[in-house]
Amino acid sequence: MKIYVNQMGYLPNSSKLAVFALSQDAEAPAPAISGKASLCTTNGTCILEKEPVTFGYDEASGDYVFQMDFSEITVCGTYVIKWQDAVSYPFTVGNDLYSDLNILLTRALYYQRCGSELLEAHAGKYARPACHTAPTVLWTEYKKFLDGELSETELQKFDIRGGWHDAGDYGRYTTAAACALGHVLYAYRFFPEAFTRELNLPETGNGTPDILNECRYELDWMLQMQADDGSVYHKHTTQHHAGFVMPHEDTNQMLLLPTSSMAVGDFVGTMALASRIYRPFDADFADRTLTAAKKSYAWLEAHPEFLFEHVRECGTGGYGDRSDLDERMWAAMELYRTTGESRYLTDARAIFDKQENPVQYGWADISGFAAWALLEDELTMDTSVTGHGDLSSVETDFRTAYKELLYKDADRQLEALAACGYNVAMRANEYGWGSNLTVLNRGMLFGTVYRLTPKPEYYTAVVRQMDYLLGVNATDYSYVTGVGAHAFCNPHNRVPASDGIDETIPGFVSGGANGSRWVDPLAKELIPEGTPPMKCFVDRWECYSLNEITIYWNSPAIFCAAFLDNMK
Ligand code: 9MR
Ligand code: ZN
Repeated sequence: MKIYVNQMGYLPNSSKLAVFALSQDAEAPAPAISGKASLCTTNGTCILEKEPVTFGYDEASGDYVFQMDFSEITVCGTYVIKWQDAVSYPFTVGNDLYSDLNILLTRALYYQRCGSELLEAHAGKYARPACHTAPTVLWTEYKKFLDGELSETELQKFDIRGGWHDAGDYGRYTTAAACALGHVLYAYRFFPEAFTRELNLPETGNGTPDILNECRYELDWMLQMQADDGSVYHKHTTQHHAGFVMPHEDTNQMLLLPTSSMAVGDFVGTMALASRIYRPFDADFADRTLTAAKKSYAWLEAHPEFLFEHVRECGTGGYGDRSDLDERMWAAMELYRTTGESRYLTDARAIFDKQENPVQYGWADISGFAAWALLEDELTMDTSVTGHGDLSSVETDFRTAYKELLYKDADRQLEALAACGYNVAMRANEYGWGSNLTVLNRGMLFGTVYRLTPKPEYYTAVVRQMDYLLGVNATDYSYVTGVGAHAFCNPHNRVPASDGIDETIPGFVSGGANGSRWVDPLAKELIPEGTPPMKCFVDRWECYSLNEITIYWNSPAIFCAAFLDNMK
């Protein structure tokens, strides 16, 4: 038997769940186990005895599962749970857990910074030289150079630097960046009280909250991705991924890959949102981002067609898509919210009606961001936020329609949560590449609807998604480096894999279990065929399809942690 708990711990007043699991075949008879489990302090005093409740066979994990709710334990301290011959990892009940977690999650973004030196004063033993500062060229021209049609001196040179390395690789991708920024900027917008602590960044103390200082680093890079005509380059990478070397050792030619309409829509949404958020701290920057957003919106209006070219000769991340409707809707919605001009609202509403379920928060479909913009005042619980006076009937109708979808989706995900022995809102067929993004996106969805209608089930569902991430899952791992007694520690990330430092940079979220294990040779070798999807994971740095980290897997965790910290 295994006992799974949130290895970081639980907030004093939130719901608390432990899972007891026996690995067995679906058809095997129910195990004959009974008796009480005990919850004890780490010095051995048992303060709660309780009989776990049988859940039964759980499809996603292939486990026979029992559950124990121990929400009555509200006293701060460190505990373990015991049942039969099993003991859980120790965990804490404490008030600041999610606040402390958020510091690590956000500082992990700082460690992804490209283009500037990380000084010892801020990075400690993880200090490293600046990387990727050489001039960038256009892929279209570079290809001609490779084919001998242009000489080196004929290539246009661009000085583009900064931003966060996307993931375990050193690329920077516009739509991935927009996804991460959307999560984090809205986390700050909705839960500002969760972001008052300093992060020891180079900018700390400049009068701007550190979470915005960190995001500004990415925004400054993103602004450079706008082409003169208002279109936006899809990615800024080398032709192929670097080997497992430190970033300053990757001196391959930096390239700007062709513009895409998804990148343009995402750029507009991000910049228009940034304009609202940064205005109180830096009006010039707010003006600059708004001007940039409007310029790219004009490009979108002039180019209604979907535009994306997958450049096969370039082996870095594709971030392909089949539709740009969500990006266009978000762009329009943010510009409406920032400027109050009704034409943008009309555009957003027209696109909304063309989509089936625009309640997504991942890099391919960011439609749910439009709902955050639309409902911003209700979600911040601050009616002064929009400041557009009386709502037009167009906006009122739009709000009603969008809320209906949000509730419908949240309620559907609550059913998935109840149907899973680990109480995570995931179906057995949903463990794909980066499954932790799905887990956390559902957390954000539950947090969003809870702000609209504070039903306790929605709140608890956010807790459960984070519990899964931090240890209530069938792999026995906490999926955040440095957090919990058994945290994964070999991320597929070139920096920790090549920095020669034993202790992994803390605060990175793993992509997590991936039932499609065959995409990655070592995963295929190490994980036997037929392994239940929730268990398709190994903590090996080579396994890029299981154990990579990305900025947009950290960002939804920041949102969920801020929600829980703020609403505790
Ligand atoms: O996160 C992406 C995942 O959803 C896709 O299935 C996968 C394959 O296309 O690509 C992932 O994105 C990677 C990106 O292309 C490059 N940087 C690292 C990302 C995480 O693995
Ligand atoms: Zn770099």
